[in-house]
Amino acid sequence: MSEILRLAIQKSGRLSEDSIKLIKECSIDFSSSGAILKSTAYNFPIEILYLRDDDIPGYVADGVADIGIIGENVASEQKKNVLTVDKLGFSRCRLSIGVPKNMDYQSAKSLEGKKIATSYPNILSDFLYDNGVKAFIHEISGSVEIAPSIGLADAVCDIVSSGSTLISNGLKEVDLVFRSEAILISNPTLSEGKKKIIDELLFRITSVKTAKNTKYILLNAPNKSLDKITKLLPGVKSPTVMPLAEPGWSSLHSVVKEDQFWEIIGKLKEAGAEGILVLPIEKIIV
Ligand code: PRT
Ligand code: ZN
Repeated sequence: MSEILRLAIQKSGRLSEDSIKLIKECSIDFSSSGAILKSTAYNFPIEILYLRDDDIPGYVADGVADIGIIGENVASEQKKNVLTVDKLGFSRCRLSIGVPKNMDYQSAKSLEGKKIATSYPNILSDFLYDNGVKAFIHEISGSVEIAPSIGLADAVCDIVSSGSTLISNGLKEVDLVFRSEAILISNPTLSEGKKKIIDELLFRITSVKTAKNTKYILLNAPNKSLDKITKLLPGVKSPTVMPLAEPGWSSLHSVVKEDQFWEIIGKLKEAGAEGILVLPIEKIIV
């Protein structure tokens, strides 16, 4: 019987929607109705297990699941025997130190002898060790940000995204401890058959990720500007240039990186480009 790869994703929470979306964008179809705990893809040798995110590293390490999608923060905290296979670019957040807004915080040394509430005792302990600081770590599993206001701790080490939770609890973000995003982890001792399925999955994930960071661009330009414009838009190999019905003009098709987009658009217009169209790309195979 041919092998099937078991992928664990978060059942319901901040990682769930983007994890499902990524797998579906890889053209893998499966049922994700919310009530189910397990589903098998119709068109790819993969089975999806829906679990609590904190359980995923343990299940992957034990081989109950072969791979999993979790936040880097959870992987780093649990230090289970798993490999990080890829960074996935979503659920970005940071683990930061927060202190009451009127506290004078100069550096990590300001935490010496203080009591810090966190759900991430291992990551915090590494941070304190690296900074040569001795402090008391008070581990709590939720609502960390209220700890200072109820006298449970002097500071917190918690996940921050927009920062509004810290502010609404009278805290300020003073130090960065750890940056996180969703990652794909794997059991370190998989069969050759399962490794092949992971390779195929990674190939698809890379195509989807590259496409997300890239836009397809079409524009019209006078032929005399083509050299200049081609230099601005090198494309995957080189741009496609086609003559327009109007003599002396061409249509140019290429791709542009999302993060360079606005800078390049200005330069293209200066170089004489007109009628610029920018379209999303679904997948890029390089
Ligand atoms: O039920 P289960 O155990 O599966 O889920 P969970 O409640 O433990 O996790 P969940 O769904 O809250 O988060 C899953 C992962 O998402 C985390 O491990 C992080 O990797 C990532 N992530 C991204 C976040 C946030 N952003 C985030 N903002 N996890 C938590 N938060 C919380 C944070 O704890 C704090 O309470 O949001 C608040 C801060 O948000 P801001 O925007 O106010 O700064
Ligand atoms: Zn959790």
